[in-house]
Amino acid sequence: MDNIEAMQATVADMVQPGRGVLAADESLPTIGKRFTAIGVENTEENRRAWRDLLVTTEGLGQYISGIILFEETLDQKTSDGRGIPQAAWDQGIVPGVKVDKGKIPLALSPGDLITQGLDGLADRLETYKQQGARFAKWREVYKIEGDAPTPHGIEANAEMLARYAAVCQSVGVVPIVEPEVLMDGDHSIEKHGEVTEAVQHAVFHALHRHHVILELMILKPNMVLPGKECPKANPEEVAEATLKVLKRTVPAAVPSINFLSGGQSAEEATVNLNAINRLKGNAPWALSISYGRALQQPALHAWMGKEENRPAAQAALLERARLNHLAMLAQYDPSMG
Ligand code: 5MM
Repeated sequence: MDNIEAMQATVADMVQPGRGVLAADESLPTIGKRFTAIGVENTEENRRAWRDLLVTTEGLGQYISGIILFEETLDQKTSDGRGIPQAAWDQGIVPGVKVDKGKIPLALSPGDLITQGLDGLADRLETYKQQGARFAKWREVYKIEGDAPTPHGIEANAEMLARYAAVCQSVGVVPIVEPEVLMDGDHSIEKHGEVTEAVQHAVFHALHRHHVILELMILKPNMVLPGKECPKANPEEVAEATLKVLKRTVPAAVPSINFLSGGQSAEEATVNLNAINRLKGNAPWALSISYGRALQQPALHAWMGKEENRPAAQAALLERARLNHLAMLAQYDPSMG
């Protein structure tokens, strides 16, 4: 199989009605924060145990078509001795990997951030492929604060995402392109929409400049929301604002848009996704998930690091995945949650 055929097969395996991506790629500091909240120590064994629990949840493959892993996890094994990527495949779930090295301030551009990790990326991807990864993920982060994100910051971040995506496609790995405009702060939903629109425009211009094949990538954007410190918008408003921006900026060639949850509660993220799919009309792409917290939180709190809680945690994950499956099909009703 050549690189193009390999990526076509990956997209076909990942983009299916009613199925989405589980983001389990928290870096060491981020998983540390999640574990601290439940009183679990951030050790390699605890991280292995948690990701083993996620990937071996029986029936998860009905609703989840891909899982984003952290680099370390590609090399870890389930308690029954299978490689974690293999355990994902055993459920029909495509394994992928987060390849960025995290964000730092963008030099000489106060308030803007930039993500690192391009050096040696092609070589790293060859290793990840041997370890079972078929897709990759890279996240750029934009804070709405003061003048940020500045036009220069938006361009610099778009360039990074496009260079990353081009390197992935050059070695047959499907890139998930994740520009996240944070919901932190007290901005209006309109402001979040304006910034998200500017960001997406810049991203797709850059992807075009870098010859990225849009049919062989997945977009992972934020929904358009009011700032966390503001009263919440209702799901119909979120759906309208989100679809307006995406219809203006995302070419029809992109097969799937898989939202991040970005700090919404598990229930909010499902309700908003359902509203988006209800309002979808003739939008050309699949509208699915790549949730981290909104899929994992209820399971994490059921687990609390205790082996005896494993069945309850797996049941919580499966239920969240099922409810989001219904939302992808616009068949969710809040009374179900
Ligand atoms: C925005 O975060 C991504 C989606 O997760 P949520 O649905 O919880 O918002 C997530 O994939 C994120 O990129 C990873 O957890 C890695 O984050 P860090 O900060 O550890 O690089």
